[in-house]
Amino acid sequence: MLQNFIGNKFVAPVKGQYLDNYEPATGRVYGKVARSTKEDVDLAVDSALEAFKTWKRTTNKERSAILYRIADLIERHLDQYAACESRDTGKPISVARTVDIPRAVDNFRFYAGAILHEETICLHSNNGAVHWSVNQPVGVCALISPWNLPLYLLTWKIAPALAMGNTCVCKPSEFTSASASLLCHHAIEAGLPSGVLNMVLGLGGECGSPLTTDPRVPLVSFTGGTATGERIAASVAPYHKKLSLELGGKNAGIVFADCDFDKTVQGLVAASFSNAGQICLCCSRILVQESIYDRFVDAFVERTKQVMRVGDPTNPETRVGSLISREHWDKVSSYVELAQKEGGKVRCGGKRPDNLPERCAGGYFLEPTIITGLDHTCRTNTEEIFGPVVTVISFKTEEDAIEMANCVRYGLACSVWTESQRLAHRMALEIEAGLVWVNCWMVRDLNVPFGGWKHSGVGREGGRFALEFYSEQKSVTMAYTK
Ligand code: TXE
Repeated sequence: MLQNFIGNKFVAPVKGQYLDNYEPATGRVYGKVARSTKEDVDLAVDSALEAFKTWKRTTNKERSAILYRIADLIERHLDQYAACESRDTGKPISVARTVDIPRAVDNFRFYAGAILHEETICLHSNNGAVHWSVNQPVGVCALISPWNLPLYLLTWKIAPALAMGNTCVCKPSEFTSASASLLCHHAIEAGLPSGVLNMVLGLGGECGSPLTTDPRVPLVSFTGGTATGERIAASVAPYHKKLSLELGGKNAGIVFADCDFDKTVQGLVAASFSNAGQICLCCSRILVQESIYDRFVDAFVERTKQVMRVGDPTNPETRVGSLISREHWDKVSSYVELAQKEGGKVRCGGKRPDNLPERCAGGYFLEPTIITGLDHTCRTNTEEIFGPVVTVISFKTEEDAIEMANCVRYGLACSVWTESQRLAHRMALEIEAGLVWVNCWMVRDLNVPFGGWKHSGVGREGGRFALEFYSEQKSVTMAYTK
Protein backbone atom coordinates (compact mmCIF):
# COMPACT_ATOMS: atom_id res chain seq x y z
CA MET A 1 0.00 0.00 0.00
CA LEU A 2 1.65 3.26 -1.14
CA GLN A 3 0.92 6.20 1.15
CA ASN A 4 1.50 9.92 0.88
CA PHE A 5 4.77 11.29 2.26
CA ILE A 6 4.32 14.49 4.23
CA GLY A 7 6.70 15.92 6.85
CA ASN A 8 8.98 12.86 6.58
CA LYS A 9 6.10 10.53 7.51
CA PHE A 10 4.12 8.08 5.42
CA VAL A 11 0.49 9.02 5.95
CA ALA A 12 -2.86 7.72 4.73
CA PRO A 13 -4.92 10.02 2.49
CA VAL A 14 -7.39 12.16 4.47
CA LYS A 15 -10.43 10.55 2.82
CA GLY A 16 -8.98 7.05 3.22
CA GLN A 17 -9.44 6.11 -0.42
CA TYR A 18 -7.05 4.09 -2.60
CA LEU A 19 -6.55 3.25 -6.27
CA ASP A 20 -5.69 -0.19 -7.60
CA ASN A 21 -2.11 -0.47 -8.78
CA TYR A 22 -1.74 -2.73 -11.83
CA GLU A 23 1.27 -4.65 -13.02
CA PRO A 24 1.05 -3.91 -16.77
CA ALA A 25 2.92 -7.06 -17.76
CA THR A 26 0.26 -9.28 -16.18
CA GLY A 27 -2.78 -7.00 -16.14
CA ARG A 28 -3.28 -7.91 -12.48
CA VAL A 29 -3.65 -5.66 -9.44
CA TYR A 30 -0.64 -5.98 -7.16
CA GLY A 31 -1.14 -3.14 -4.69
CA LYS A 32 -2.94 0.02 -3.71
CA VAL A 33 -2.00 3.67 -4.16
CA ALA A 34 -3.31 6.56 -2.04
CA ARG A 35 -6.07 8.44 -3.84
CA SER A 36 -5.39 11.95 -2.55
CA THR A 37 -7.56 15.04 -2.68
CA LYS A 38 -7.17 18.76 -2.06
CA GLU A 39 -7.09 18.12 1.71
CA ASP A 40 -3.90 16.07 1.31
CA VAL A 41 -2.38 18.69 -0.99
CA ASP A 42 -3.09 21.37 1.65
CA LEU A 43 -1.24 19.34 4.30
CA ALA A 44 1.71 18.73 2.00
CA VAL A 45 1.99 22.41 1.03
CA ASP A 46 1.75 23.41 4.74
CA SER A 47 4.62 21.05 5.47
CA ALA A 48 6.72 22.28 2.53
CA LEU A 49 6.13 25.94 3.44
CA GLU A 50 7.24 25.37 7.03
CA ALA A 51 10.36 23.50 5.91
CA PHE A 52 11.21 26.24 3.39
CA LYS A 53 11.85 28.70 6.23
CA THR A 54 14.98 26.80 7.26
CA TRP A 55 15.94 24.84 4.12
CA LYS A 56 16.36 28.07 2.13
CA ARG A 57 18.99 29.18 4.65
CA THR A 58 21.11 26.04 4.46
CA THR A 59 24.45 26.38 2.72
CA ASN A 60 25.08 24.94 -0.74
CA LYS A 61 27.59 22.61 0.86
CA GLU A 62 24.99 21.21 3.27
CA ARG A 63 22.43 20.64 0.54
CA SER A 64 25.04 19.15 -1.76
CA ALA A 65 26.09 16.60 0.89
CA ILE A 66 22.51 15.40 1.33
CA LEU A 67 21.92 15.11 -2.43
CA TYR A 68 25.13 13.09 -2.80
CA ARG A 69 23.94 10.78 -0.01
CA ILE A 70 20.58 10.28 -1.76
CA ALA A 71 22.44 9.39 -4.98
CA ASP A 72 24.60 6.88 -3.12
CA LEU A 73 21.54 5.27 -1.51
CA ILE A 74 19.73 4.89 -4.84
CA GLU A 75 22.86 3.37 -6.33
CA ARG A 76 23.28 0.98 -3.40
CA HIS A 77 19.67 -0.17 -3.86
CA LEU A 78 19.77 -0.15 -7.67
CA ASP A 79 18.40 -3.69 -8.02
CA GLN A 80 15.47 -2.94 -5.72
CA TYR A 81 14.64 0.26 -7.62
CA ALA A 82 15.00 -1.47 -10.99
CA ALA A 83 12.68 -4.33 -9.97
CA CYS A 84 10.15 -1.87 -8.63
CA GLU A 85 10.28 0.33 -11.76
CA SER A 86 10.03 -2.65 -14.10
CA ARG A 87 7.02 -4.08 -12.26
CA ASP A 88 5.22 -0.73 -12.15
CA THR A 89 5.79 0.22 -15.81
CA GLY A 90 6.17 -3.10 -17.65
CA LYS A 91 9.58 -2.01 -18.97
CA PRO A 92 12.35 -4.62 -19.27
CA ILE A 93 14.31 -5.03 -16.05
CA SER A 94 17.53 -4.59 -18.07
CA VAL A 95 16.38 -1.12 -19.19
CA ALA A 96 15.41 -0.05 -15.67
CA ARG A 97 18.77 -1.28 -14.40
CA THR A 98 20.94 0.34 -17.07
CA VAL A 99 18.99 3.47 -18.01
CA ASP A 100 16.27 4.66 -15.62
CA ILE A 101 17.91 4.14 -12.26
CA PRO A 102 21.51 5.12 -13.15
CA ARG A 103 20.14 8.32 -14.72
CA ALA A 104 18.24 9.11 -11.52
CA VAL A 105 21.53 8.72 -9.63
CA ASP A 106 23.21 11.03 -12.15
CA ASN A 107 20.52 13.68 -11.65
CA PHE A 108 21.29 13.94 -7.93
CA ARG A 109 25.07 13.84 -8.41
CA PHE A 110 24.99 16.43 -11.17
CA TYR A 111 23.09 19.05 -9.16
CA ALA A 112 24.90 18.20 -5.92
CA GLY A 113 28.10 19.12 -7.74
CA ALA A 114 26.73 22.03 -9.75
CA ILE A 115 25.74 24.12 -6.73
CA LEU A 116 29.27 23.92 -5.37
CA HIS A 117 30.54 25.74 -8.44
CA GLU A 118 27.87 28.33 -8.94
CA GLU A 119 28.98 31.76 -10.15
CA THR A 120 26.94 34.93 -10.35
CA ILE A 121 27.59 38.37 -11.84
CA CYS A 122 29.46 41.05 -9.92
CA LEU A 123 30.29 44.35 -11.67
CA HIS A 124 32.28 47.26 -10.38
CA SER A 125 30.94 49.72 -12.91
CA ASN A 126 31.89 53.35 -13.46
CA ASN A 127 28.44 54.68 -12.58
CA GLY A 128 29.31 55.01 -8.90
CA ALA A 129 27.91 51.67 -7.85
CA VAL A 130 28.68 48.01 -7.54
CA HIS A 131 26.18 45.55 -9.01
CA TRP A 132 25.79 41.92 -8.14
CA SER A 133 23.24 39.25 -8.77
CA VAL A 134 22.04 36.49 -6.53
CA ASN A 135 19.96 33.37 -7.31
CA GLN A 136 17.47 32.75 -4.54
CA PRO A 137 15.08 29.85 -4.04
CA VAL A 138 11.52 30.36 -5.27
CA GLY A 139 9.57 28.51 -2.56
CA VAL A 140 7.39 25.43 -2.71
CA CYS A 141 7.65 23.72 -6.11
CA ALA A 142 4.90 21.54 -7.60
CA LEU A 143 6.62 18.74 -9.50
CA ILE A 144 4.37 16.59 -11.67
CA SER A 145 5.73 13.61 -13.56
CA PRO A 146 4.50 10.94 -16.00
CA TRP A 147 4.67 7.15 -16.07
CA ASN A 148 7.14 6.42 -18.85
CA LEU A 149 10.43 7.10 -17.01
CA PRO A 150 9.07 7.52 -13.49
CA LEU A 151 12.08 7.94 -11.20
CA TYR A 152 14.33 9.44 -13.84
CA LEU A 153 11.91 12.24 -14.78
CA LEU A 154 10.84 12.94 -11.21
CA THR A 155 14.42 13.24 -9.94
CA TRP A 156 15.25 15.43 -12.96
CA LYS A 157 12.97 17.93 -11.21
CA ILE A 158 13.57 17.14 -7.52
CA ALA A 159 17.37 17.34 -7.68
CA PRO A 160 17.71 20.91 -9.07
CA ALA A 161 14.70 22.14 -7.06
CA LEU A 162 16.19 21.00 -3.74
CA ALA A 163 19.72 21.95 -4.75
CA MET A 164 18.63 25.57 -5.17
CA GLY A 165 17.04 25.63 -1.70
CA ASN A 166 13.39 25.08 -2.62
CA THR A 167 11.09 22.59 -0.98
CA CYS A 168 8.68 20.53 -3.03
CA VAL A 169 5.43 18.67 -3.30
CA CYS A 170 5.63 15.95 -5.94
CA LYS A 171 2.78 14.24 -7.76
CA PRO A 172 4.09 11.15 -9.56
CA SER A 173 1.87 9.44 -12.12
CA GLU A 174 -0.94 7.40 -10.57
CA PHE A 175 0.29 4.46 -12.69
CA THR A 176 3.83 4.52 -11.32
CA SER A 177 4.24 5.78 -7.75
CA ALA A 178 6.32 2.92 -6.34
CA SER A 179 9.85 4.16 -7.05
CA ALA A 180 8.92 7.66 -5.84
CA SER A 181 7.81 6.11 -2.57
CA LEU A 182 11.04 4.18 -2.23
CA LEU A 183 12.94 7.41 -2.79
CA CYS A 184 11.18 8.94 0.25
CA HIS A 185 12.62 6.21 2.50
CA HIS A 186 16.09 7.03 1.26
CA ALA A 187 15.54 10.78 1.58
CA ILE A 188 14.96 10.26 5.31
CA GLU A 189 18.01 8.00 5.57
CA ALA A 190 20.12 10.62 3.77
CA GLY A 191 19.17 13.21 6.39
CA LEU A 192 16.79 15.37 4.35
CA PRO A 193 14.95 17.53 6.91
CA SER A 194 11.23 17.00 7.45
CA GLY A 195 8.97 18.73 4.92
CA VAL A 196 11.62 19.43 2.27
CA LEU A 197 10.36 16.62 0.02
CA ASN A 198 6.67 15.71 0.07
CA MET A 199 4.80 13.28 -2.13
CA VAL A 200 1.07 13.31 -2.80
CA LEU A 201 -0.20 10.28 -4.73
CA GLY A 202 -3.33 9.93 -6.82
CA LEU A 203 -5.14 11.19 -9.89
CA GLY A 204 -4.21 14.32 -11.82
CA GLY A 205 -7.66 15.86 -11.65
CA GLU A 206 -8.10 15.13 -7.95
CA CYS A 207 -4.74 16.11 -6.47
CA GLY A 208 -2.52 17.32 -9.34
CA SER A 209 -4.87 20.11 -10.23
CA PRO A 210 -5.31 21.55 -6.68
CA LEU A 211 -1.53 21.37 -6.31
CA THR A 212 -0.77 23.37 -9.44
CA THR A 213 -3.38 26.03 -8.63
CA ASP A 214 -2.50 26.39 -4.94
CA PRO A 215 -1.64 30.10 -4.59
CA ARG A 216 1.12 29.26 -2.09
CA VAL A 217 3.00 27.30 -4.77
CA PRO A 218 4.93 29.72 -7.03
CA LEU A 219 6.47 27.20 -9.42
CA VAL A 220 5.08 24.31 -11.47
CA SER A 221 7.18 21.86 -13.43
CA PHE A 222 5.19 19.36 -15.48
CA THR A 223 6.14 16.52 -17.81
CA GLY A 224 3.31 14.69 -19.53
CA GLY A 225 0.81 14.87 -22.34
CA THR A 226 0.29 18.04 -24.40
CA ALA A 227 -3.44 18.18 -23.61
CA THR A 228 -2.74 18.07 -19.86
CA GLY A 229 -0.03 20.70 -20.29
CA GLU A 230 -2.55 22.99 -21.99
CA ARG A 231 -4.98 22.56 -19.09
CA ILE A 232 -2.29 23.29 -16.52
CA ALA A 233 -1.02 26.36 -18.39
CA ALA A 234 -4.55 27.77 -18.56
CA SER A 235 -5.33 27.10 -14.91
CA VAL A 236 -2.11 28.59 -13.51
CA ALA A 237 -2.10 31.66 -15.79
CA PRO A 238 -3.91 33.94 -13.30
CA TYR A 239 -1.26 33.21 -10.63
CA HIS A 240 1.80 34.20 -12.73
CA LYS A 241 3.73 31.15 -11.57
CA LYS A 242 7.07 30.04 -12.96
CA LEU A 243 6.07 27.29 -15.36
CA SER A 244 7.99 24.61 -17.20
CA LEU A 245 6.17 22.23 -19.53
CA GLU A 246 7.82 19.19 -21.11
CA LEU A 247 5.18 17.76 -23.43
CA GLY A 248 4.74 15.35 -26.29
CA GLY A 249 6.52 14.88 -29.59
CA LYS A 250 6.20 13.48 -33.10
CA ASN A 251 9.87 13.12 -33.75
CA ALA A 252 11.31 12.46 -37.17
CA GLY A 253 14.38 10.45 -38.07
CA ILE A 254 15.75 11.73 -41.41
CA VAL A 255 17.82 9.30 -43.44
CA PHE A 256 19.87 10.58 -46.37
CA ALA A 257 21.16 8.30 -49.12
CA ASP A 258 24.78 8.89 -48.06
CA CYS A 259 24.28 7.67 -44.49
CA ASP A 260 26.27 4.90 -42.83
CA PHE A 261 23.54 2.40 -43.65
CA ASP A 262 24.01 -0.28 -40.98
CA LYS A 263 24.63 2.23 -38.20
CA THR A 264 21.51 4.14 -39.24
CA VAL A 265 19.26 1.07 -39.27
CA GLN A 266 20.63 0.05 -35.87
CA GLY A 267 20.19 3.53 -34.41
CA LEU A 268 16.65 3.97 -35.68
CA VAL A 269 15.44 0.58 -34.45
CA ALA A 270 16.54 1.62 -30.95
CA ALA A 271 15.09 5.13 -31.41
CA SER A 272 11.71 3.74 -32.47
CA PHE A 273 11.18 0.91 -30.01
CA SER A 274 13.10 1.66 -26.82
CA ASN A 275 10.75 1.56 -23.82
CA ALA A 276 8.11 0.27 -26.28
CA GLY A 277 8.17 3.68 -27.97
CA GLN A 278 6.98 5.33 -24.78
CA ILE A 279 9.65 8.02 -24.51
CA CYS A 280 8.87 11.54 -25.60
CA LEU A 281 12.16 11.44 -27.56
CA CYS A 282 11.40 8.26 -29.51
CA CYS A 283 11.32 8.44 -33.27
CA SER A 284 7.84 7.91 -34.69
CA ARG A 285 8.32 8.97 -38.34
CA ILE A 286 11.28 7.89 -40.42
CA LEU A 287 11.84 9.94 -43.57
CA VAL A 288 14.09 8.12 -46.04
CA GLN A 289 15.58 9.45 -49.26
CA GLU A 290 13.92 7.81 -52.22
CA SER A 291 17.00 6.11 -53.70
CA ILE A 292 17.55 3.91 -50.60
CA TYR A 293 13.93 3.68 -49.43
CA ASP A 294 13.19 0.03 -50.36
CA ARG A 295 16.53 -1.20 -49.12
CA PHE A 296 16.05 0.70 -45.86
CA VAL A 297 12.53 -0.64 -45.21
CA ASP A 298 13.66 -4.24 -45.76
CA ALA A 299 16.66 -3.89 -43.46
CA PHE A 300 14.69 -1.98 -40.83
CA VAL A 301 11.93 -4.62 -40.69
CA GLU A 302 14.49 -7.40 -40.62
CA ARG A 303 16.50 -5.92 -37.73
CA THR A 304 13.39 -5.06 -35.74
CA LYS A 305 12.19 -8.67 -35.94
CA GLN A 306 15.65 -9.91 -35.09
CA VAL A 307 16.54 -7.79 -32.03
CA MET A 308 13.36 -6.33 -30.55
CA ARG A 309 12.29 -9.37 -28.55
CA VAL A 310 8.97 -8.78 -26.82
CA GLY A 311 8.47 -10.63 -23.57
CA ASP A 312 8.22 -10.77 -19.81
CA PRO A 313 9.99 -7.68 -18.44
CA THR A 314 11.57 -9.78 -15.68
CA ASN A 315 13.47 -11.80 -18.31
CA PRO A 316 16.90 -10.17 -18.81
CA GLU A 317 16.75 -11.08 -22.53
CA THR A 318 13.57 -9.04 -23.14
CA ARG A 319 14.04 -5.86 -25.19
CA VAL A 320 10.41 -4.67 -25.40
CA GLY A 321 8.06 -4.94 -22.44
CA SER A 322 4.39 -4.11 -22.13
CA LEU A 323 2.59 -0.82 -22.57
CA ILE A 324 1.54 1.03 -19.43
CA SER A 325 -2.19 0.29 -19.30
CA ARG A 326 -5.17 -1.26 -21.03
CA GLU A 327 -6.40 2.23 -22.06
CA HIS A 328 -3.03 3.10 -23.54
CA TRP A 329 -2.90 -0.24 -25.40
CA ASP A 330 -6.33 0.57 -26.87
CA LYS A 331 -5.18 4.04 -27.89
CA VAL A 332 -1.97 2.84 -29.56
CA SER A 333 -3.77 -0.06 -31.30
CA SER A 334 -6.43 2.31 -32.57
CA TYR A 335 -3.68 4.15 -34.48
CA VAL A 336 -2.63 0.89 -36.17
CA GLU A 337 -6.25 0.53 -37.35
CA LEU A 338 -6.41 4.18 -38.37
CA ALA A 339 -3.17 3.85 -40.34
CA GLN A 340 -4.69 1.03 -42.38
CA LYS A 341 -7.84 3.05 -43.01
CA GLU A 342 -5.59 5.88 -44.18
CA GLY A 343 -4.02 3.52 -46.75
CA GLY A 344 -1.00 2.34 -44.79
CA LYS A 345 0.53 -1.11 -44.99
CA VAL A 346 1.63 -2.87 -41.79
CA ARG A 347 5.07 -4.35 -42.61
CA CYS A 348 5.50 -6.05 -39.24
CA GLY A 349 3.80 -6.18 -35.84
CA GLY A 350 0.45 -4.51 -35.28
CA LYS A 351 -0.93 -7.08 -32.85
CA ARG A 352 -0.45 -8.76 -29.48
CA PRO A 353 2.43 -11.23 -29.63
CA ASP A 354 1.22 -14.82 -29.50
CA ASN A 355 4.26 -16.36 -27.80
CA LEU A 356 4.09 -14.67 -24.40
CA PRO A 357 4.71 -16.72 -21.26
CA GLU A 358 1.66 -17.76 -19.21
CA ARG A 359 2.37 -15.12 -16.52
CA CYS A 360 1.94 -12.37 -19.13
CA ALA A 361 -1.28 -13.67 -20.70
CA GLY A 362 -3.27 -10.64 -19.47
CA GLY A 363 -0.49 -8.07 -20.06
CA TYR A 364 -0.67 -5.05 -22.37
CA PHE A 365 1.86 -6.11 -25.01
CA LEU A 366 2.05 -4.94 -28.60
CA GLU A 367 4.55 -6.08 -31.20
CA PRO A 368 6.92 -3.45 -32.64
CA THR A 369 4.97 -2.14 -35.61
CA ILE A 370 6.28 -0.65 -38.86
CA ILE A 371 3.90 1.03 -41.30
CA THR A 372 4.58 2.28 -44.82
CA GLY A 373 2.57 3.86 -47.61
CA LEU A 374 1.15 6.86 -45.75
CA ASP A 375 1.16 10.51 -46.71
CA HIS A 376 3.19 12.69 -44.31
CA THR A 377 0.17 14.87 -43.52
CA CYS A 378 -2.27 12.12 -42.43
CA ARG A 379 -3.36 11.75 -38.80
CA THR A 380 -1.11 8.75 -38.14
CA ASN A 381 1.86 10.86 -39.21
CA THR A 382 0.97 14.02 -37.31
CA GLU A 383 -0.57 12.89 -33.99
CA GLU A 384 1.40 11.54 -31.04
CA ILE A 385 0.95 7.76 -30.69
CA PHE A 386 3.47 7.10 -27.89
CA GLY A 387 3.87 3.39 -28.47
CA PRO A 388 5.89 0.86 -30.49
CA VAL A 389 4.58 2.15 -33.82
CA VAL A 390 6.71 3.87 -36.44
CA THR A 391 6.02 4.90 -40.03
CA VAL A 392 8.52 5.06 -42.91
CA ILE A 393 7.99 7.71 -45.59
CA SER A 394 10.08 8.48 -48.65
CA PHE A 395 11.34 11.92 -49.70
CA LYS A 396 13.18 13.27 -52.74
CA THR A 397 15.14 16.37 -51.80
CA GLU A 398 16.61 18.05 -48.72
CA GLU A 399 13.85 20.70 -48.95
CA ASP A 400 11.16 17.98 -48.95
CA ALA A 401 12.68 16.39 -45.85
CA ILE A 402 12.68 19.72 -44.02
CA GLU A 403 9.10 20.44 -44.98
CA MET A 404 7.93 16.97 -43.88
CA ALA A 405 9.88 17.01 -40.61
CA ASN A 406 8.51 20.45 -39.66
CA CYS A 407 4.90 20.01 -40.75
CA VAL A 408 3.65 18.78 -37.33
CA ARG A 409 2.58 20.91 -34.37
CA TYR A 410 5.26 19.29 -32.17
CA GLY A 411 8.94 20.22 -32.02
CA LEU A 412 10.74 18.13 -29.45
CA ALA A 413 13.49 16.10 -31.13
CA CYS A 414 14.82 14.91 -34.47
CA SER A 415 17.66 12.71 -35.67
CA VAL A 416 19.54 13.24 -38.93
CA TRP A 417 21.55 10.45 -40.54
CA THR A 418 24.15 11.47 -43.14
CA GLU A 419 27.91 11.30 -43.67
CA SER A 420 27.96 14.88 -45.02
CA GLN A 421 28.88 17.43 -42.35
CA ARG A 422 27.66 20.33 -44.47
CA LEU A 423 24.26 18.73 -44.92
CA ALA A 424 24.07 17.86 -41.22
CA HIS A 425 24.81 21.47 -40.27
CA ARG A 426 22.17 22.81 -42.63
CA MET A 427 19.58 20.35 -41.33
CA ALA A 428 20.43 21.07 -37.69
CA LEU A 429 19.60 24.74 -38.30
CA GLU A 430 16.43 24.12 -40.33
CA ILE A 431 14.72 21.63 -38.05
CA GLU A 432 12.11 23.10 -35.72
CA ALA A 433 12.90 21.14 -32.56
CA GLY A 434 14.59 21.59 -29.21
CA LEU A 435 16.99 18.68 -29.76
CA VAL A 436 18.69 17.50 -32.94
CA TRP A 437 20.87 14.40 -32.96
CA VAL A 438 23.22 13.77 -35.87
CA ASN A 439 24.09 10.10 -36.46
CA CYS A 440 22.97 9.18 -32.97
CA TRP A 441 19.92 9.14 -30.72
CA MET A 442 19.34 9.70 -27.01
CA VAL A 443 22.95 10.66 -26.35
CA ARG A 444 22.49 13.06 -23.46
CA ASP A 445 24.68 15.33 -21.37
CA LEU A 446 23.00 16.92 -18.37
CA ASN A 447 24.64 20.28 -19.14
CA VAL A 448 22.66 20.62 -22.35
CA PRO A 449 19.33 22.53 -22.37
CA PHE A 450 16.34 20.23 -22.67
CA GLY A 451 12.91 21.23 -23.93
CA GLY A 452 10.64 21.48 -26.91
CA TRP A 453 9.57 24.01 -29.52
CA LYS A 454 5.98 24.64 -30.57
CA HIS A 455 3.45 22.40 -28.78
CA SER A 456 6.20 20.26 -27.25
CA GLY A 457 6.73 22.55 -24.33
CA VAL A 458 7.59 25.80 -22.68
CA GLY A 459 10.95 26.60 -21.09
CA ARG A 460 14.19 24.68 -20.74
CA GLU A 461 15.49 22.44 -17.99
CA GLY A 462 18.84 20.68 -17.60
CA GLY A 463 22.21 22.07 -16.47
CA ARG A 464 22.28 25.74 -15.58
CA PHE A 465 18.89 26.20 -17.26
CA ALA A 466 17.28 24.16 -14.47
CA LEU A 467 19.22 26.05 -11.81
CA GLU A 468 17.87 29.29 -13.27
CA PHE A 469 14.34 27.94 -13.50
CA TYR A 470 14.34 26.74 -9.90
CA SER A 471 15.50 30.12 -8.60
CA GLU A 472 14.61 33.77 -8.72
CA GLN A 473 17.37 36.06 -9.96
CA LYS A 474 17.85 39.29 -8.08
CA SER A 475 20.17 42.17 -9.03
CA VAL A 476 21.50 44.30 -6.21
CA THR A 477 23.02 47.73 -6.91
CA MET A 478 24.83 49.48 -4.09
CA ALA A 479 26.21 53.00 -4.40
CA TYR A 480 29.84 53.50 -3.38
CA THR A 481 29.94 55.42 -0.14
CA LYS A 482 32.13 58.53 -0.25
O1 TXE B 1 -0.43 11.74 -19.22
P1 TXE B 1 -0.93 12.95 -18.39
P2 TXE B 1 -1.15 10.37 -19.48
C1 TXE B 1 1.59 11.59 -23.65
C2 TXE B 1 1.27 10.34 -24.41
C3 TXE B 1 0.15 9.76 -23.65
C4 TXE B 1 -0.58 11.01 -23.22
C5 TXE B 1 -1.41 10.85 -22.01
O2 TXE B 1 0.83 10.67 -25.70
O3 TXE B 1 -0.67 8.94 -24.41
O4 TXE B 1 0.44 11.93 -22.96
O5 TXE B 1 -0.69 10.18 -20.98
C6 TXE B 1 -0.90 14.40 -14.00
N1 TXE B 1 -3.39 18.81 -13.25
N2 TXE B 1 2.69 11.45 -22.71
O6 TXE B 1 -2.62 10.40 -19.47
O7 TXE B 1 -2.40 12.87 -18.15
C7 TXE B 1 -1.03 12.89 -14.03
O8 TXE B 1 -1.63 12.41 -12.87
C8 TXE B 1 -2.22 18.39 -12.76
C9 TXE B 1 3.89 12.13 -23.04
O9 TXE B 1 -0.57 9.45 -18.52
O10 TXE B 1 -0.40 14.16 -19.02
C10 TXE B 1 0.42 12.48 -14.18
O11 TXE B 1 1.11 12.57 -12.93
N3 TXE B 1 -1.69 17.20 -13.04
C11 TXE B 1 4.79 12.26 -21.90
C12 TXE B 1 0.97 13.55 -15.12
O12 TXE B 1 0.08 14.66 -14.99
C13 TXE B 1 -2.36 16.39 -13.86
C14 TXE B 1 4.85 11.15 -20.93
C15 TXE B 1 1.03 13.14 -16.60
O13 TXE B 1 -0.26 12.68 -16.98
C16 TXE B 1 -3.59 16.77 -14.42
C17 TXE B 1 3.55 10.58 -20.67
C18 TXE B 1 -4.11 18.05 -14.08
N4 TXE B 1 -5.26 18.51 -14.56
C19 TXE B 1 2.54 10.72 -21.58
N5 TXE B 1 -4.04 15.77 -15.21
C20 TXE B 1 6.15 12.82 -22.16
N6 TXE B 1 6.22 14.07 -22.59
O14 TXE B 1 7.16 12.18 -21.95
C21 TXE B 1 -3.11 14.80 -15.16
N7 TXE B 1 -2.10 15.16 -14.33
